[in-house]
Amino acid sequence: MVELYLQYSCPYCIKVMNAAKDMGLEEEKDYRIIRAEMGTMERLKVQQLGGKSMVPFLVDGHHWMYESADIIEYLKKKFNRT
Ligand SMILES: N[C@@H](CCC(=O)N[C@@H](CS)C(=O)NCC(=O)O)C(=O)O
Repeated sequence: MVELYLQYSCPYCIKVMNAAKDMGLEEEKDYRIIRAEMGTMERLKVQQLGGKSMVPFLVDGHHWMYESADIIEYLKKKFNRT
C-alpha cells in the first residue's frame, strides 16, 4: 500500500489528500496516511529515507518521492486515473 507522510497544517499535503480523494482512492485500501509533524519519529523516517525533512512524502515499496505535483502524478499513473 502507498504510504503518504503528511502534516495536516501543510497546504501541499492537503493538496495531495484532496487529489487522492478526488481520484476516488480509498484510505486504508489504496493508501495509508502517516502523520509526520516536525519532531516526530515519522518525520525522522522521512529524512532518513529521502534525505530531506519535507512533506508530503510518498513511499511505495522501494520508491519514494517528495513534491506534491509529482506525488499526484504518480498516484494518477499507478491507479490509472486520467
Ligand atoms: N514544493 C513542495 C513544497 C513542500 C513544502 O514546502 N513542505 C513544507 C511543509 S508545508 C515542509 O516540509 N517544509 C520543511 C522543509 O522544507 O524542510 C511540494 O509541493 O510538495
